[in-house]
Order: sequence, then structure tokens, then C-alpha cells
Amino acid sequence: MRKYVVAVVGATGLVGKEMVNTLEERNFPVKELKLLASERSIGKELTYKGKTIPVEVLTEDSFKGVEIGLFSAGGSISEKFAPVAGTAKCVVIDNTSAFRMDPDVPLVVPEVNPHAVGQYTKRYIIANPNCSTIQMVVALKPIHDVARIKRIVVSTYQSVSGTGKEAVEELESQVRALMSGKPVEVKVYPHQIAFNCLPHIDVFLENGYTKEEMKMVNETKKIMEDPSIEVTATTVRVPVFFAHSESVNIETEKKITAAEVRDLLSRAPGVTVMDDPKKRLYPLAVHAAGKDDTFVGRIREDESITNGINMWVVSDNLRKGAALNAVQIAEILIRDFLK
Ligand code: L14
Repeated sequence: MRKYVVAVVGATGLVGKEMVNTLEERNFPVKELKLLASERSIGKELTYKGKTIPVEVLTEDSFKGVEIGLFSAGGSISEKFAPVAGTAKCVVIDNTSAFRMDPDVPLVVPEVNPHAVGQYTKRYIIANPNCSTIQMVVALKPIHDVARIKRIVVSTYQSVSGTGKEAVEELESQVRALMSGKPVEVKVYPHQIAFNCLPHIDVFLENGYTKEEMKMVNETKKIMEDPSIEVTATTVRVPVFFAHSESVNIETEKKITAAEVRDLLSRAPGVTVMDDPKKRLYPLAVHAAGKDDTFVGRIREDESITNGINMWVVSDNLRKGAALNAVQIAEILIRDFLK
């Protein structure tokens, strides 16, 4: 079997480390693994399949001979280096929002639009969608295929790990401070996150929505390849370390019952239905953390409209929301294109 030279850009971040773990866990055919990061990470190393690999400084020359680049070092790094890698014929799978809405860049969730991977040839860049969008479309695509979704109203409950390790440390240290009567220090988020909910993720835009909310609106239409789906979102940061939860309300063209949705989703790829209220069974962030699937529960008909469904969707934002989805894209790439 052919093996590939793979680079992870932003290797020392939460997502970068998860990418390295995921490559190992899924036995991705790696010939050589390059770990790239900024100068700040020099001297660090990671283990991959029992071998220690030192982190190298990312430069314009880093991509010679590299066939696949998994990028998760922030939007400005991707804007600068993804095109450089692309020119060197390294296929970039980019986890930032930099290229997601570029019409020459496919935006892929393997359970939803795997065929779009083939469009990588235009820029040699494939975009990995936003974490909250990925888990939502994994749960909604099977429903859209049978009943056509007209409108989505989603509210998210997003964990701090999406922001990075500084945010994980901030939640931890704020909880410690509050439990020991010390003053709370606010650095990463605009307000205290411990024991609080912030209706503010990424920056505010002219229309009053946040950028995170508009990513869910625009990316959903692009991934589902249906601009007619109306989407409105409220994205909220909650004091949870790992995994995002979402309240998802949909209106469909054709009637679909809660039982039909449960049945459909129990057979859907990447989805586990956990839905038995009598047994207090529903998906929880603490259970989804560290797992690959998207978990769906609280499936019920929206009694305020004729064709409506409510559900609760939970997934690990560092796995399906980032590293796993990126590696699954790479798996399609080598299976169908870089043979
Ligand atoms: O990839 O949780 O568009 O703060 C950027 C913000 C991912 C989540 C993206 C967060 C998001 C992140």
C-alpha cells in the first residue's frame, strides 16, 4: 500500500495534537510525519507510533515533498501558507475559516458531501467546516434527503476547547479562583466564563450576528449543496471543557414523525441515537468527549408547527468537529484521488 508524506501545521495546539493522535489511531498510511509550528514551539516534540518527532518551524520551504498538509494554526497562518503549500502540490486540509466560502475550495463533511473532495484540484485546498456546523449537518443530512428541510433554528452550547488551550486553562483557573474566594482573571474571553454563559463566539458583524453564527448559516448551505435552506443561529459559549451541544429545530417540507427520525438516524453514518427519556437517556457533553460519533437525542415533534422536529445534538468538537473530520477527508483523498 502506498504511503504519504504528511505535515501537521499547528502541531502543538489542541487540534494539532488531536490530528496526530487521529492519524495514529486510524492507521493512516504515513510515510513521514512533519510537525510544523511557530518559533514559540521549538524544542517541543510529540510522539507518533512510539517515535518522538521534534517540532520544526513553519516556513515557505516546509512543503517540499509533502503530499498532505493538515492545517490548524489559525486563519492568518492558513491565508499565508496554504497557497504556498498548494503551489508545491501539497493538498491542504484547512481547519480554519479562511477558505471555507471560497467557491474554488470544497467544504467537506464525509457523511454529507464526500464527492466534493474531487474539487481540490483548483487550489489544492480543501476546507474543514466549523465544528458546530459539522455535527449539525451530520445529523440533518439524512432528514433533508427524505423530507427536505426548509428552515433550521439552532442554538449552540459550545465548549472552551474550541478556542484552544489558553481557554481551557482560563476556565480551570477561574473555577479555582472562585472556589477559593480569589479575584477572577479574564484574558481569553470578553467576560468571566466560569459559571456563566456568553452569547458571543468570534467577532460581531454589521447584522448583529457573530461570525460564528454566520458560519453556521453559510457553511450549512454550501455543505448540503442547497442554498434554499434557511438557517438562523445563536452560538453560546458555556463552561464545558470538551464537546459542543446544540438545540436544533427544523421545519420540513414533507411530514416526518419523531419515530421516523429516530429510525433514520439510527442507521445514519457517524450518528448514534441516544433517546430514551424514561431512562433519562440523552446525549451529554461529558459522554461525547473523546468519542468519534455525533450523538442525537430528545427527538420530538415541534407541536407549534405542522412539520417540525426538535432535537439535541452533541459531539466532540476536537474530534468530529476538527481532527477526525480532517483525517476522514484525507482518507477519501488517498482512496479516490492521490492513488
Ligand atoms: O473554526 O470555539 O471557525 O472559539 C473558530 C472559533 C472554531 C471554534 C472555526 C471557538 C471556529 C472556535
